[in-house]
Amino acid sequence: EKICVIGLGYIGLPTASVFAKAGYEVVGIDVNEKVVDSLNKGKIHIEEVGLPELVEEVVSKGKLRASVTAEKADVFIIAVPTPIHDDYSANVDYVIDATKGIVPFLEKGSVVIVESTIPPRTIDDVVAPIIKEAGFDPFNDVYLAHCPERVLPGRILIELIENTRIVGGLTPKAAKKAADVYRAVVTGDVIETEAVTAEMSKLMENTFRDVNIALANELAKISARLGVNAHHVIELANRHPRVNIHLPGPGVGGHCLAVDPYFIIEKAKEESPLITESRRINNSMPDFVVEQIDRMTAELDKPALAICGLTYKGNIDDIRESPALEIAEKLRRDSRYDVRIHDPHVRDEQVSFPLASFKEATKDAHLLVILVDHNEFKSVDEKLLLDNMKTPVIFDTRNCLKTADDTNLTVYRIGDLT
Ligand code: SAJ
Repeated sequence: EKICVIGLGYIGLPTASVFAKAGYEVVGIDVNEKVVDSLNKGKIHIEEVGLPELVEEVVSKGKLRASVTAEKADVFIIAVPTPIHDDYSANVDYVIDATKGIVPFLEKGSVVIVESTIPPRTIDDVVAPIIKEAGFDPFNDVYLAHCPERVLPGRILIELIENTRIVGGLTPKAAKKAADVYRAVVTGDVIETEAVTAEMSKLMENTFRDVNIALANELAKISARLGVNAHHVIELANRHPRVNIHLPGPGVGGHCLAVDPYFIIEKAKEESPLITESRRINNSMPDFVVEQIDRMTAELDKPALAICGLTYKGNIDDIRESPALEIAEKLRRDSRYDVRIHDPHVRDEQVSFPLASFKEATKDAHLLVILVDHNEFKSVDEKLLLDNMKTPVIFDTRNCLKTADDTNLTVYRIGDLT
């Protein structure tokens, strides 16, 4: 069987590689020629645990190759981004383009799967009509389904295989055909349902997490006001067997949690005040962090800040919708501060400002601000900081730093009284 994967990003590339490894002939399609060229040489452009080795193996064995245009295949998997417009409505243009791109290569019996996250009813109201326009009956001639990806960046290759998959078909037969594609490589359950239910369950997974984090962030603000340690509160409350409060932090980023809830709001605004307010709370966290920094450094003249971490979460290189990046940029624009920025996972070409090494960033700094829980920031060289910093104070917005009990560093956390 031959599989054509459209979109070679954080989801498409690992997905293509996993099918290639399982023995399928896979061709990956991307509009970016650079991505196509480097993949054909066995090289990749994103950071993900285990992916470089896997890609090199399947490309060298001839199981995976890349191209800028689609071609004939038995199965088409669309894994292109769905960004949001400035008015927070979903931009499904890439899904539309990708569908139009494969239409010339469809045949009776082709399986077409959309993995991209899409607003509810997109398969029925947007994708199916494109296929219909091309002269196919989307209910009978092809098998059309939505199979949302659910993998966690940093664990993609494990979760692609082990997670339960939800496959929503335009028809029950389509759900079964698409589910069988995944059953060949997935060890978790593969559950068949309708397209719109699959669309909605994907969006609710990320919305649940976003709302839960908003609650934790609200608690952090309340705690800062009342002088309670929010992290202790969460730890103790979570000892209840049915409570699972997530972690407060500098905000919610990435292309999923910070975006997907808007896809629901867009379709049912009046009915989603809780989801809307949660987005607002999480979006307010960068300002809250900046205010806390203001308060911590209020006495100082031109305080030097060592900003550590730019990505939207730990141990990845992705800066999309990153609250850490937003905070770094806000502080950089503020002439009251001398700001140095360090992130061991981010490359110079990803950002528009200079990056410093950890040592450079902390040299004579008054405050070290940890914005991302990279492994590199979970423990620090205390001696280096005591020698290097002007005042050894740390603001750990991720509650990730472990220090010795007798540490000489001063560590504040989000939701501590500061
Ligand atoms: N965050 C917190 N507090 C927490 C957990 C996370 O502030 O307790 C922040 C993170 O720092 C980050 C953001 O939330 O900025 C999102 O991180 P994440 O680890 O929750 O998730 P993503 O966006 O990397 O991946 C999510 C996952 N969804 C769920 O766990 C429900 C993943 O399984 C999905 O496949 C992915 O979205 C996606 O593509 O939709």
